[in-house]
Amino acid sequence: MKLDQATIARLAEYLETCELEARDTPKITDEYPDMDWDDAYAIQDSIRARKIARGTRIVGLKAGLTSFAKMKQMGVETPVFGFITDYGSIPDGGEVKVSELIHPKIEPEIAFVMKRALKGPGCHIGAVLAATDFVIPGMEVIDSRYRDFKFDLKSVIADNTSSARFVVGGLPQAVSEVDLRTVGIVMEKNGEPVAFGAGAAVLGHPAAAIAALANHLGARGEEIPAGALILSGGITEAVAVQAGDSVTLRVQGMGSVSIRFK
Ligand code: 0L1
Ligand code: MG
Repeated sequence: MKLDQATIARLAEYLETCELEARDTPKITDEYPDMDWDDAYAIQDSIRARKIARGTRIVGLKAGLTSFAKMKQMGVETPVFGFITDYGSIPDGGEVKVSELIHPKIEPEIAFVMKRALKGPGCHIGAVLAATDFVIPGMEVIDSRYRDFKFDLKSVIADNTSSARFVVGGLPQAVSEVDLRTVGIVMEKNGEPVAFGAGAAVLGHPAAAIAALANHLGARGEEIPAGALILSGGITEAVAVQAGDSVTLRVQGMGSVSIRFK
């Protein structure tokens, strides 16, 4: 690691304050160009610890930048991992207050709920499918704290991978009932289709994103706990939203889920 504990704690407080006050910032690697991957995840861990100390529940995990469309949109080549919170959870059909966010975008995802813990290394799609309770349509509202979404991978990891809000809903399905590679999705904004895709856009199979998360955690001596809700990553590019917008995701054979922006 290149950063000392005091710097990690200070950057965590700074980035979390940007989140809570909906204030943007230049990316932190401008000031700390030598920070490494461990520093980036240590800052994210420190943000997580601050939230837990304040009584926030961590309700799940997320993989991000898992599709080529997202990687191209953001100019990066590797997935990233983060956590999702109780206050980020929006009920199906519920409302997001845009005034609490900086420049939200929304992306269509497949969410996994695990019935058993999963630990890497060596985790693969088969192990993920065997450990999954059900999959369910979901959308993630991302809101990078970095000005104009301009960041590099280390900065975005430290910023809990732009996590802001999420919604799951529709019809939960056993993984034996759906081919997650060919399952089709349409995301509509204000009734107009704005994004289309299929599950295979996520690393060839959305379960591969969960396996990558388990392997990432395994390398840190951690695991995906039983019961975890996990967002496997945007199937398409993220779409910008503003107050007054309403977004619906339809997933083939899995119903639909909606969210509104106020
Ligand atoms: O969930 C995601 O794919 C977002 C990862 C962070 C990058 C971004 O803000 O788009
Ligand atoms: Mg996402």
